[in-house]
Amino acid sequence: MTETIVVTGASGGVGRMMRTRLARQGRVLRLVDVVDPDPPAPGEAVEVIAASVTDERAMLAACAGADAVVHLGGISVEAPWPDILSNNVDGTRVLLEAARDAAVRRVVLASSNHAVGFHERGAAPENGLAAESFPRPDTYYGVSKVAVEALGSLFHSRFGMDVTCLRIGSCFEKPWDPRSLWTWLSPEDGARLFEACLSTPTPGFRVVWGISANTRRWWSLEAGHEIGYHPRDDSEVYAEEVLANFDGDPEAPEQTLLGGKFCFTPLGEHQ
Ligand code: 15L
Repeated sequence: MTETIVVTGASGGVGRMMRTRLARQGRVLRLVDVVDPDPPAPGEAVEVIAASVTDERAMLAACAGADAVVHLGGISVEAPWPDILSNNVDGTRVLLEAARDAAVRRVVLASSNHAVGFHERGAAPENGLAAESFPRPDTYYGVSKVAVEALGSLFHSRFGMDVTCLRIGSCFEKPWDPRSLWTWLSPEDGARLFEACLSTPTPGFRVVWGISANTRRWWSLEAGHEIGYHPRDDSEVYAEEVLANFDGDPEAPEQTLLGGKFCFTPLGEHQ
């Protein structure tokens, strides 16, 4: 039997890295984005929906007959409030409504570490900061991710949808500064994480960190383990190179606050 997974934001940074890694035999990826996706790799089964997540009709069409939704769409940095509100908050509501109408049982929502950006490394408990720590957003972008999580919780409680919110750290090919040595999510672990979200039996509503097994991490991997996420990569292999090339103060707040530089970016300004 073929399964269909909707991936919003499929042409964005995380979307492009995950898309190829989530391709499987017997799986169709329905790619949603306003930007054209890369052409499919050999053997990759894709359908393309060129639309914004704020487009109700298009999201209904995207969710029709789908088994799950991976929602990566929206703005991924600080931006003016009206843009954040429309794309991230309303876009997520529109998508969840469409998923409910289409009876899609499982949704994975890309939240962000910036929902909790004002937590401090030095104040974290010894066994790591819990994935569901209370919101401490660092930007309007971070506020929108808190709202994304709240919408996910609402749709779980009201309609019984399985919703997993991922507080993603820094999902890039490699870490680049002291902070990213603890926030890094390798692309391969990212794929393991999304796969765990898609395959764990009846997750209910959950909040999970999106990080690798970094030696320097101070966020607890427990919630991830509970859904079968077992990261294999560790940023430590890059630590020497990263620290040798870093000319700032590794103990400055931009490096020790969870949200890093986002904690100081002017609110509502394009980053
Ligand atoms: C995010 O949420 C952003 O989307 C991404 O661009 C990075 O800045 C990342 O967080 C991070 O904190 O490194």
